[in-house]
Amino acid sequence: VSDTILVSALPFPFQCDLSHTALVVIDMQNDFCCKGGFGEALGNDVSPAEAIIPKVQSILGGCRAIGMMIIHTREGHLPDLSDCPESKLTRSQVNGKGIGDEGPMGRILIRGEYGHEIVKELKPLANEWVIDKPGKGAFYNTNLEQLLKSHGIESLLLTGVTTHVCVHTTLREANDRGYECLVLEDATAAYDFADHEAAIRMVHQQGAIFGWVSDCNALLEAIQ
Ligand code: C5J
Repeated sequence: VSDTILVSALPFPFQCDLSHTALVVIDMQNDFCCKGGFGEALGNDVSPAEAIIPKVQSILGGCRAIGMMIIHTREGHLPDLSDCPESKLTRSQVNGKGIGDEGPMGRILIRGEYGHEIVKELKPLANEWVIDKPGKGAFYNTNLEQLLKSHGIESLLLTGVTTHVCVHTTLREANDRGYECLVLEDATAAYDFADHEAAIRMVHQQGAIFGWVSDCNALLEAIQ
């Protein structure tokens, strides 16, 4: 039985076999989506990230309903910061507070703190995977590639934040490894809309150089 679907997308329809496809929800953490976290510490208005929560929720619901493999990622570091490069630590100090410092949601970007947790609306279910990553890309220093290989995954549906940083880095890492990637543009966000728009355009230009772009309605229509 083939579970092949065709999703209306740019630069041309995206085809995937649902039994070899995973949904990846990138860094929908309090630190990036809520006031008082890492995103805000860097000087951003985090409301665009918060605004996509209902969209990601609808995609999670649709993918859960058909039993798709679901992977959540979280960017963050060990409490002793031993997995945080000195360069990242130094450059996180934009307004006097950076990674590891106390903030309103606990130590900024540190595993185990409230800020590091995934927002309550998108809480992973017990049968879903959570990848803790120290970098922007979800493949760097994680077991994601091994996990995807062991589940026969060939295609990825990408959602989350931020479009031009962690979504793009993960997309590029995945593309180089041979995964076919679809980015859902209304279930991803950057703090600055111009960054989001540019990042989205970069995905599908030059004949899908990194992958395809579609939206939540088109995906839900294709999988229902
Ligand atoms: C950033 C991310 N923007 N999750 N992280 O530092 O995109």
